[in-house]
Amino acid sequence: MNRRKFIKNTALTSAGLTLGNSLMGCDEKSTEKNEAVTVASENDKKAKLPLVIATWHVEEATAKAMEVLQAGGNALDAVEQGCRVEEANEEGQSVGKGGLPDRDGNVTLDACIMDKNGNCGAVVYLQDITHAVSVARKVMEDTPHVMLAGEGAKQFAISQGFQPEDLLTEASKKDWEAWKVEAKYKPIINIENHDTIGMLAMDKNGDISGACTTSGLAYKMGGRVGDSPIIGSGLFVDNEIGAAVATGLGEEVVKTVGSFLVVELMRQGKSPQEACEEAIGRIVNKPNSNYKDFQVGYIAVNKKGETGSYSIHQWFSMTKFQDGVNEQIQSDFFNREGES
Ligand code: SD4
Repeated sequence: MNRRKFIKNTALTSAGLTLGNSLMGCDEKSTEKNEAVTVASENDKKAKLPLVIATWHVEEATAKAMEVLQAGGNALDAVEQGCRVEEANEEGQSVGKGGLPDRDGNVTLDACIMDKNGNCGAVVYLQDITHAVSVARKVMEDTPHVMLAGEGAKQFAISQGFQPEDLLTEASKKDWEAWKVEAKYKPIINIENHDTIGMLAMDKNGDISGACTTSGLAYKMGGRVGDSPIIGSGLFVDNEIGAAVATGLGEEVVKTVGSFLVVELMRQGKSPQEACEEAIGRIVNKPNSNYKDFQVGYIAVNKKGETGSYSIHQWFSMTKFQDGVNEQIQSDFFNREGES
């Protein structure tokens, strides 16, 4: 999809506007199934729960997560089920099956998940298993560990009943073969309309969980692991404060422990929007930062149900499902050069 069409098809709501719209003046408080619940927010307004946000344009994934929440499911189930939609989507070339391979042609997945109690699980360099996010959840729930890598992660997944399969689709193989002609490694600034999925959900009880899953950067070195499965970098949840998730060039997110930073900034009183902006600031304001050559984007939610998103470059977006509206929201961004 080209950029012009992308804009046309997109709800061009500013982050600020959306924040305003998401705050409801309702006093109702209920934990009954299928009833709306509200939590106190700024200026005595209330945010309607449940809510789901995710990186990029992934309305089917947020719809799945919302379906889980509306059926009375918790935030952890919602983010796992939502992420699985994109992992199974072979057209998405940066998540799960159909993901672009490393430079040797191997599709290797990174994923993590974190719950309201601060428990977490992750898999890195996982091969031949589509639903990395579910393996991460198994690591969290059924092992004494937080992270499993490579062959160990795969064998664990198989022992838990996951079926191994070839994740390299014909389309991704073709793209890799075309890339090999010049074999120049350069991070792609935006994969428009679809990319690594990071998802945060707040259930009717106001509890927050998050997940992140990716095939990582296309044509990366064999063995490379990004930010997405690293708790604190690709994802962080603190149920007392809020949660954040990252996308983009993982190396830069890891260097600034980005998602943890966003949550800590919210703890200090910043709104999710302000916290995302400051975390991007930490990257672009480094001496000699070459931020013009790469993208990083953050999304965040706080305990009041307020949300925010911010990126280095234009064209990052967040999908948000709240109060019956499932929409793609263009993110505000830092680099205004060449803006269109
Ligand atoms: C990584 N952060 O592996 C991931 C890739 C990504 O948008 O998010 N791309 O570095």
